[in-house]
Amino acid sequence: MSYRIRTIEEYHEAYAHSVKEPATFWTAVADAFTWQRRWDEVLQWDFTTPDVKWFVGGSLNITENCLDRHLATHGDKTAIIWEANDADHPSKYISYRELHAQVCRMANVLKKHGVKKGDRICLYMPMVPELAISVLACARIGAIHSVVFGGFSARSLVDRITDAICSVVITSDGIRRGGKNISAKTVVDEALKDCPSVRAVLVAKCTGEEVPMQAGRDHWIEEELKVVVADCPAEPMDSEDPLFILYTSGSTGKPKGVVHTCGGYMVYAGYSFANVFQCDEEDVFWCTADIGWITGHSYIIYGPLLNGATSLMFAGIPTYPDATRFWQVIEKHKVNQFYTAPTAIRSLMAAGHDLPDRFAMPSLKLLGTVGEPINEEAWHWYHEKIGKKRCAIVDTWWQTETGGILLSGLGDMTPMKPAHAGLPLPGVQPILVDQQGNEITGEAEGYLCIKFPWPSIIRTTYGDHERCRINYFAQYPGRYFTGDGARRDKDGFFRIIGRVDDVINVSGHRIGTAEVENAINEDAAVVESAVVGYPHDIKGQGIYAFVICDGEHADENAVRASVTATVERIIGKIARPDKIQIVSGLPKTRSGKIMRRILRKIAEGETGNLGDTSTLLDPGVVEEIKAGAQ
Ligand code: 7RM
Repeated sequence: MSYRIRTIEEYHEAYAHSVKEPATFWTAVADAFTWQRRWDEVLQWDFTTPDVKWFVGGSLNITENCLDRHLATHGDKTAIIWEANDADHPSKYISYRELHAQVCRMANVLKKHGVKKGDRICLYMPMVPELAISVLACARIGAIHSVVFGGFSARSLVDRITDAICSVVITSDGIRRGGKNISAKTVVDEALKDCPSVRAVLVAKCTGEEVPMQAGRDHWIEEELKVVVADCPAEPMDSEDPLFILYTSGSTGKPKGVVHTCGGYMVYAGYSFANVFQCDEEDVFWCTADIGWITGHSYIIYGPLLNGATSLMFAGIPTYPDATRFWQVIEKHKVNQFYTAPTAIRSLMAAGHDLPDRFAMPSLKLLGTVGEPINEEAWHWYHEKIGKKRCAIVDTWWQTETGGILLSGLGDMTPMKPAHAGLPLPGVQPILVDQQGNEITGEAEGYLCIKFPWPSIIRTTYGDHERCRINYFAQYPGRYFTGDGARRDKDGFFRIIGRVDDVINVSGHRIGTAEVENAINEDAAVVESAVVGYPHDIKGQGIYAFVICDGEHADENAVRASVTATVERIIGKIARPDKIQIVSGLPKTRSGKIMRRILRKIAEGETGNLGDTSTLLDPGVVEEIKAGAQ
């Protein structure tokens, strides 16, 4: 790719160019892609409304860039290697030509069911090739995909389907992950009782279990694929037409649908993949994320395929059947770049420091991390035991809203500093601000903002633009606010401290405290609750819930079990509290606001100084909570 940076000097040059002349810089990058119509203007932006448009007037289809474009030269190259959950299950190798044909077929199935450009399609599936194919099939015909992680509950699915008014759901019979089966179709059936917008359900056969099929609504994908052709023209999309919606948690109760658009997302996913991971022609790239999260969208599907790379997709988990599964897969498929989350590294480290010694993994060239800060101990273990001190580590910082990696090292070019995300990618202008929004320069700690748009910046939150403005652009006028605190050292390297809002990061997954509280409060035994994060050795952060229950429910263990089940039912297992403390009251100010600062300190194990508690309505409650802390 002509936009690939090869030396640190080239990086500095590209960076300077991107700041001085963003339009000519991004023109050169975008010219490496296939457009059906060239853009008239590179960028229009205003961070007040906000209103950001990239490659204005351009027309393209991202699947032409992911698939068609590679056929002449790379048709037989493997696009996707699929590794099953169970090691004895055969792997699949899908070439670019096969993937193109399957995407076209699936696109025709969608068309057959009346799906048109702009329609929203919900995907609730395991990590099978059909998921990647369905994502691309939507993009092929201009339908907007909304992938919902398979671990979410029926209720969460209802919220997401309803918010986006989806007309079709693509799912599977079941989901096999680790030693467990989740009946995806049953969850969908449950959800669809409350989703009148859905008129068709397309079901992939994955586990082979029996599932009820509702006549007229439910269809087996296998059968549908037999009656369509493998040819489907790519729908011309305006640069600013939405490509997908992906829901993510924020500081308010309801998850928001982050919207990414075709042109800018394509350019940045392609550009960032090539430069951060530095894959060579024959390399195998493995990102262990689930496609239900942004990392899977950008670095399992779009980024690698835009670059004609080979992307490994894994249906299992790191610890099944045992904690060497990742290393087995790396050896089996000769993985060259491996990209995972610190929580996975910590849990594998805890399973046995020396377990990876049995695997030489000579193919590995580069290691990556994403999703949460990596502690130095885990960084060194990753570097020594997995990379055998030969491989560079890139610590990539970004968000659902940023669409692609913004802060990171580039391959092995950038000097490594354990636990630092490193430098901004070309085109990215991060700044630190103080509480008042004043920019602070040099070595400093502050709130991380970005002062200039990059092509894959969030465009809106689906159906509610005002929410997008308030969430990201109102706090510090004229700037995109990330919600993270960060430190910058004398060399300009960034170290992310963590969220400064009411979002907690559990095993690299974003969970809003208000979302968990709302779920807990639905429990019949609960009067009120407050949720905070606390440091957790493996997960990074754990969920600590303080719960007031009504007088009739005296059995604390029963309340805990019930609260856990309620959260699972309403959100899903990923939001289950790690600790539940029953309390008689919560520390509130006279105006009725819960002082989370105090609860956070207690959850962290702080027993001494809790700061100023003089504004509390009832300071006595703090002593009680402290005494009962877990
Ligand atoms: C890609 C992703 C975003 C939040 C973000 C941070 C945290 C992500 C890093 C990180 C420290 C990193 N999207 N985060 N990457 N913190 N170092 N390398 O995770 O939308 O799900 O989460 O995750 O707090 O704001 S996300």
